[in-house]
Amino acid sequence: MASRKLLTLVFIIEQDRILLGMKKRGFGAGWWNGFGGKVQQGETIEEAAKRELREECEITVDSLEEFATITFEFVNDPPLLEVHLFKSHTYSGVPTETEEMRPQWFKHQEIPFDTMWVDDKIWFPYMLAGKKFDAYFTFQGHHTIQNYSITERTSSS
Ligand code: 8OG
Repeated sequence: MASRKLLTLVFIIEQDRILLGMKKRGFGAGWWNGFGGKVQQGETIEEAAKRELREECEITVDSLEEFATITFEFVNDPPLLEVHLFKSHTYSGVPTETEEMRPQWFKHQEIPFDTMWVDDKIWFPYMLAGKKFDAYFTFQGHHTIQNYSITERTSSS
């Protein structure tokens, strides 16, 4: 079986706006995204999600709701990335620019999809509608989606 890398992605979502960060370096640099990164040895996925949020924009959350997983396959470029998505409506602290991210609020209707990973415009509507889902995207390079699937979670799953 192909090896997988576990990653986290956190969104602070208020009624009419969402907090994104401009990624200043590394994978996905130059694109707006939620806050997250690799799960380290000895921490749970949720602990990693909280740590990355704190490190990347200096805010903390008491609890996070896991609402989706997205697996990314890059053709001829393993490993698979298994990204666990979390959200919170509340947080403590002031979103602050760090070496990695420049945070900014966006109205739900003004999300800058042209400056984001191309898959985001496909699954953000699920997230903003409060749906839970599991998705799989196969990428050819970093800009082209070869195919994908999204399965909404039923209330019993
Ligand atoms: O540690 P690092 O900065 O490499 O983590 C990458 C982050 O980017 C992590 O939070 C997962 C996230 N990410 C991907 N692919 C995609 C994608 O297609 N869309 C979005 N929104 N985030 C992604 O790795």
